[in-house]
Amino acid sequence: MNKNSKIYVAGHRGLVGSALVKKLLQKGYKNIIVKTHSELDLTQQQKVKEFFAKEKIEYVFLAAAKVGGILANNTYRADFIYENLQIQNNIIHQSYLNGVKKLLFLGSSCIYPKNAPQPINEESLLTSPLEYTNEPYAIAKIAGIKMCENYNLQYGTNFISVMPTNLYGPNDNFDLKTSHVLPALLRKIHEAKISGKKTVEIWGSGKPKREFLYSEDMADACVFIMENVNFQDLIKDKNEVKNTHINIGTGEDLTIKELADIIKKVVGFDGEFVFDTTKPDGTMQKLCDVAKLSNLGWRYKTSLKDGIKKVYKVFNEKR
Ligand code: GFB
Repeated sequence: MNKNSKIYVAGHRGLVGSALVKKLLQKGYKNIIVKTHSELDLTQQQKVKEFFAKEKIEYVFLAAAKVGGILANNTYRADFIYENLQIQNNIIHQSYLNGVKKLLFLGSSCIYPKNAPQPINEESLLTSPLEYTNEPYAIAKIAGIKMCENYNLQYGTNFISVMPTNLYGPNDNFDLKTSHVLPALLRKIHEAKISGKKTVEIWGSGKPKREFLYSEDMADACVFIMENVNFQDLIKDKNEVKNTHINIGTGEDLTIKELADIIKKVVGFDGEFVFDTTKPDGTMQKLCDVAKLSNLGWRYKTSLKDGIKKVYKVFNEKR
């Protein structure tokens, strides 16, 4: 990838896509193409076909997806599987047909089995049943990994899949019904402080453990992989090529209760937490084994506390 290469960032308004555009510009990449949803509906095969035929794209970051927290995944189950399959099928297939040099497909650590051994190694993929609350999303993402892998095997493409842990950042979704836990708790705790409320409700038992990576570190890892890694580097056994995807995370996790305590300190709230156990916990732990990524030469930079402080600053500025 050189500074004039034509790079398409699909999903540039999202949490990772926006961080990716920022990172690419910072690094001097000049020829970045983006399209809003109203300019290009990625679920529409014909539109995506026309777009790729016209634009002669060289590199693709596939960060467009329908995403959300545990409640959104569990409620809009059909939308999560349909929209994600459509988007990734259209972009991956057109990237192959139009000779894209390299594509990075963004998945999620929820592709792994509910009871995978911790920390979760890439080899755990498809070894036992998934977590039910996000099964439709996970199935779509697994299809994307397998699509990239098998296009590489059959057609010699260079499509790489990365599986980030739970992400957070300045451009997050703060809608309490559809967001992930970190932005939800930040908002709830902030609003409780402002209105003088004494308690904040946390969904589930507070005991599940999660790993959190700052969106700008995620973007940095993606650009690092695009610049330095090829599919061929990821093959372990030429006779049975599988699990060529790469986990992206910090390798450290904490309970939801511990996360809430950190946010409480950052926000400066002195009330209590109440646990609503009628809401699902989801998977109890999904800590990524990041050895593969470390061996490739990448490590995260932003500590969880610093990342939360940055997000809270932007959150306050937008109010
Ligand atoms: O971040 P989250 O929605 O998604 O929830 P997952 C993580 C944990 O935080 C769950 C608890 O145990 C929630 O019950 N939690 C506590 C809350 N309070 C809240 C709250 O106010 N809002 C939210 N949203 N959660 C998603 C998957 O799983 O993670 C996706 O559904 C994807 O497919 C994504 O993989 C990264 O970590 O459980």
